[in-house]
Amino acid sequence: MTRRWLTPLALLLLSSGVVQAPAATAPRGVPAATSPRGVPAATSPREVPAAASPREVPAAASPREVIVDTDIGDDYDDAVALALVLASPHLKLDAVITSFGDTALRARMVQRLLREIGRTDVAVVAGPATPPGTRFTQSAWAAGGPPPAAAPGALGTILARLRAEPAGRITLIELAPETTLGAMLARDPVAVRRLAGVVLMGGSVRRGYGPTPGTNSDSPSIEYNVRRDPAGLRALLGSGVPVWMMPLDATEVPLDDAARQRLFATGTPLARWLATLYPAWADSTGGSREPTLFDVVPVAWLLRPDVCRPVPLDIVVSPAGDSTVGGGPPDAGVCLDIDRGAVLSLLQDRLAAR
Ligand SMILES: [Ca+2]
Repeated sequence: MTRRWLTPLALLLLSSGVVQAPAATAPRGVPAATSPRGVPAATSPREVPAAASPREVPAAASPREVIVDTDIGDDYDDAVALALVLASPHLKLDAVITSFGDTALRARMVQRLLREIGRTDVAVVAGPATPPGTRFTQSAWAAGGPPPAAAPGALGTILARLRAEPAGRITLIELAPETTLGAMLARDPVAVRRLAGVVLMGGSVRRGYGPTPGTNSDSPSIEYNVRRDPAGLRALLGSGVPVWMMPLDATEVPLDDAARQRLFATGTPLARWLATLYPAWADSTGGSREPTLFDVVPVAWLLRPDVCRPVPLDIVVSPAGDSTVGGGPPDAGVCLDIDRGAVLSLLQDRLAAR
């Protein structure tokens, strides 16, 4: 580890450790945005660097500061997405928020990883706990992490930091149901609107879950993250924060056996960690051994904007979790397709390098 990664946000949160915030109900009553809705441009998202070439990770003069919000530990893709962030020098990870279900155990999992790879400069904050949504497949590995420390108010500390930072500096990579983000919006929408934007995995617009991993149906599904907290996504879309959305249409990226074996064979610390977690996930699936890399897509797009081209849409979220296109002003840039090969190449190249 090198101390150059020690960001101001991390400094603020290092003393806090893992925090179990009070349970929260689904966010309600988020004030309407007072600033114009930040509708991203279709092909040149704000502050997203243009790719130097289709095969190259775009060079950046300075790393993009990011916070990752994750429900790591259930499905496998959160771990791969976090590994890609940590392996990418173009992304400067300020903090990891764990959301949905047993957020304290998820935070222990992240802390264990960060400790093992020498990245203890990254703050880890547990968001509000909720009833579980699915099986915590990687719980045994997570339980080997350090026990959480009691330090109430860490979400408040993040909000304070967002207020203190220049507006537009930090990008939130949202890989979980929006339970924590909704709570942050309900508590301090002005602070959250200082984010450069939120790049999220969630929703299903024209295509849905396919019959096998990595495929799409021809009609939309109710996507997991939105189903777990539709009010949270609705609050975000109405908040005025620029939103880029990667729905099922663009995130059915399979990690097939050959690609997985190539990834693990790189032997780098993060690849070894993914190899360690994999059996626990695979054993829980009842036969499927091919993960779908839903959550990797938002990270990949930040690194290589040419993997998909967001189009501005008005996304309407139903109480059941549908995410359909309405007739109002666009409130998100939405990727409706994806270059799967480019995502896998980027993942392989980054993991092999770190
Ligand atoms: Ca996730």
